[in-house]
Amino acid sequence: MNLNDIKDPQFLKSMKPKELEKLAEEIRVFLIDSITKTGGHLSSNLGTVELIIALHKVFNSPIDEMIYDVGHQTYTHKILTGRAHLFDTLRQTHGLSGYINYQESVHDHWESGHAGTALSALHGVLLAKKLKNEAGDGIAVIGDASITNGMAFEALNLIGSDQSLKGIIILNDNEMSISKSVGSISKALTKFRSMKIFMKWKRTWSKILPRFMMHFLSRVKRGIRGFLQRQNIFEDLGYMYIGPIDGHDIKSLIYNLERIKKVKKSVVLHIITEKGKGHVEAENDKVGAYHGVSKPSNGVKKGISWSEMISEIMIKIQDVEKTFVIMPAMEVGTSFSGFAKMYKDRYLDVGIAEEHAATMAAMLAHHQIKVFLPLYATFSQRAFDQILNDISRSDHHVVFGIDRAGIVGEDGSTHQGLYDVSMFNLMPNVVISMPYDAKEAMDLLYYGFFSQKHPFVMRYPRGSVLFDKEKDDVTFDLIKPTWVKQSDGRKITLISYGPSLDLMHKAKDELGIDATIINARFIKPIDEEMLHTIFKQDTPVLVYEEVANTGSLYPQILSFMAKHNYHHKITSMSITDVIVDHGHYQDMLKALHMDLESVKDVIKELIHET
Ligand SMILES: Cc1ncc(C[n+]2csc(CCOP(=O)(O)OP(=O)(O)O)c2C)c(N)n1
Repeated sequence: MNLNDIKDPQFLKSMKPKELEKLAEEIRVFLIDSITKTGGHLSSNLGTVELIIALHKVFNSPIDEMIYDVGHQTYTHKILTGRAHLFDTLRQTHGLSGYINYQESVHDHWESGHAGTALSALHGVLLAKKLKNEAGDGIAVIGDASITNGMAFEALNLIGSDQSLKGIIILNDNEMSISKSVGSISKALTKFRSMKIFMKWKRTWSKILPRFMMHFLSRVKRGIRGFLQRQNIFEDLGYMYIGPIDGHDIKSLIYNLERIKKVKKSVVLHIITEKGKGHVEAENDKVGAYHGVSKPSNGVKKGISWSEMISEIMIKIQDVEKTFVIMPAMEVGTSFSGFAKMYKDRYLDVGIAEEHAATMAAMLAHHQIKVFLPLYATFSQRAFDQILNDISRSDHHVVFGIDRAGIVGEDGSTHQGLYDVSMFNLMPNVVISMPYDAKEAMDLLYYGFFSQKHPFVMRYPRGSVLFDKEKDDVTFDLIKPTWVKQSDGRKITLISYGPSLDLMHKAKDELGIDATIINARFIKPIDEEMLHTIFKQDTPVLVYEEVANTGSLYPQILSFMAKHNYHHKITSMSITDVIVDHGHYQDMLKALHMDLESVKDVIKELIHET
């Protein structure tokens, strides 16, 4: 069938299992073809094709509300709800979002992007339906890694205890987070999964063996499973547990979902799926390289990613003194696989557990262990309280690597790294920095570990940096926590930090103006001596920051001016109180009036006004 013709999931109701299996194949081919062109979450989506077909066959969206944890595995849901024709715009400016998106469809019930929220959202749906006396089921799909998150357990605890609610939880178990799932919950699930081998075996042999033999073997299976599952955590928490079943067997999925529809209490349906199913490399991927794939690039790649470079520097720092790295589930994204292999006893992947990671880091620091905590800027928000109370308040020397700082592009509004500066800025004791280039990153990290005693944040963006792993040396120079002048001029002062400084240089060159450019590599504390020097000159000032304005560097400079009675013309370019959508980085900058042309316009205005 032509997937572009699908308007809504109603057409599934009349389809036979064989037809649905064919549809699954067509969707898989479509997904592989389109994701390899546009980029996107490949493996997770190939793993949920049959599940989502079965969900829409058995349940009636939008009356029945389907909630997907993170929302990165929902491409089949998008196709079945009439969005196949938009897939060539996936994750692009004004194009289809890579996650659940309220604006896109009435079938999109829960926007998240961050892991572990689905079961709390499910609890909300169930209560809302009860309060409003509304019809329909609430169904949450959550992966085996996300269910280990603290939030998910808070919700499991509560939904299971309320007998007046019926929540349907689909545990999508593929033994993988982005990389391998970690921890004892994952091990406990392995006990349940022991039936997986049987399922594969069953699929093959059911075609050959006579029925009575298969029937007999099924009974043996149930006996073994009963033995293995005598202690079932879900049943202990008040749920009916069904599974594990083969999450690629549409017939079995439909049969079990129909059963669940009739049940009166909350249910956990445990399905076993294969991440990347149908794509050989993705199926065999054990490190997470195919979790998300990038759009093929036709340009010449300059340098390496900031993440890769930071991990190289961290390897080098081990020659000075051994540190301990706590990794909340982002080993591939932060490029720490090499470090993990080299320093097994100095590295711990804690899974999707940012809160746990932060508090644990505090205690390691309390024991004088030099600890490095890499967090995507957006996920650092999850640990706000732990960072504030356990690290900042008690002034523990934890070094944070804040990755994906700034506009992230294709992942969109839930993943923007725009709030970390505001968050860390309000925390006493915390020092915040951002390097301009590779050398500054080396010196700042070295400074953070060996000259600082306070919590230290070094943020870095998603893009690439000029650094050649083979040729460039990692060397450390002792620096002071000061700002640096990159150029000295008389007409205007441009203050920024990180790679955004390149924009300041470009604007200066293209306008041919005599500008002072300040690299405020320490966002907190500010360099008061340098600020006095700046304000002693009678020039206008522009502060450019690729972060949310509230709590950024700019208001700190305004406070400084008020305190010292400076009355200069000053303006800020930053992100003011808006949600930044998905799309190409340059398009986003333009839409926010923060691109090169906008910088030049603001500079021209400032110069003319004075
Ligand atoms: C709070 C938070 N931390 C980290 C991530 C990054 N992340 C996105 S998907 C994912 C793995 C999810 O694994 P699982 O729940 O098993 O689902 P699967 O992709 O295997 O279907 C991670 C770590 C996130 N989205 N949110």
